[in-house]
Amino acid sequence: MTTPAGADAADRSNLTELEISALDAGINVADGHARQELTLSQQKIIDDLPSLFEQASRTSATALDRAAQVAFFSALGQHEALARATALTCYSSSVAMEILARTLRSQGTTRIALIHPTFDNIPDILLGFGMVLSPVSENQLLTGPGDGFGEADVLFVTTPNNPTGFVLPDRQLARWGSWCAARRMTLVLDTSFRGFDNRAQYDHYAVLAEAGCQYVIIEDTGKLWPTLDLKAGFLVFTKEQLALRRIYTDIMIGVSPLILALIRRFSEEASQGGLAELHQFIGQNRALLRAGLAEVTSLSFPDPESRTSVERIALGADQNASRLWSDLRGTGVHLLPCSQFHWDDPAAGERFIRVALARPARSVALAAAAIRQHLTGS
Ligand code: EGV
Repeated sequence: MTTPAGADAADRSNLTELEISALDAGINVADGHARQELTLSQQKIIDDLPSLFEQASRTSATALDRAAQVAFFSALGQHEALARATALTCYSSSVAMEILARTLRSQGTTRIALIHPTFDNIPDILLGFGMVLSPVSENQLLTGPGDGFGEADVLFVTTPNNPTGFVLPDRQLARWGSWCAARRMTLVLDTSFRGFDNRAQYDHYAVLAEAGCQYVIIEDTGKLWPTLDLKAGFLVFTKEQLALRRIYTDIMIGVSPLILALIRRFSEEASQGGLAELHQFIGQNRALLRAGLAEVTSLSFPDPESRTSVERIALGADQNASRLWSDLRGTGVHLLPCSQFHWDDPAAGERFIRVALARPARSVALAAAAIRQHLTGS
């Protein structure tokens, strides 16, 4: 494990290494995992853990897996998912991505058009399997398909995107789906952050069934609930068109039945008001961060429409993210520089930092105060 030390260490580490170095530190607004307090109704589920364990040990793992999938997809509006597609449950969305990349590679697929910027473990996993990546901007995704789009076998979109909160609207998804179908390309979506944003909860599976393309969607329970990383990722794909199940079973037999039972309960609670409560909580933390930095005139918020659990901040012309990251780290406040998100142009990411919002409000307020203090001295 790398522990970044010097002022330029951010350049050599991946984002996750920076996140790990923040885990046991003062104020951690670095990683995008859920670290807020449990709500009252979530606490009740956790109070039930011994009986959940008991139930999980007595119930068929297949039934628990299916029940978790049904509850989760239903909570996030993906009603056609299980009728239209196959879902394989993985330890995490990164494991799902690894299985997907390995499968694509085994079938000779190497050219991937990938959204830019996005969280660095996506390009890194794909590059690790020898993929050739070409960047696609959010603007191209909104206005295209059109000229200037290079040859590729796969179009890979993170929606909502991390760190920008960009959401691919249904009409654009339909257009890209038809475009992929016409070219026999595979459309891949990473929707790990969709739980935060109602605009990303239209039924993607219904839209893609209509478009008729081959697709793979990576879904994730991991960003939503403060369950100490008890979570799952789902690898969801057009019925058996890819050899994903074969590679999946090389790596997975299944996720713990206890985790599946927990996901089912948290998903049901989400459907019964928990998701709305989460949206309100993240919205309050976002407002707190923006208000705490309102007087710092060199800063701005480039993603006014973002609803996800992370917020980007744009720095002034004389600032740079790696230096700010390093300076704040020295004062015990950990956030992320955005250079690594810009996997095709790290220098462009030096203009932005990212602050995690799935935290107790106090952590967000303290982080805002520390950034303000550092930049203005008051
Ligand atoms: C975020 C880190 C890895 C990832 C963090 C993340 N996981 N590297 N397997 O979950 O936005 O901070 O997505």
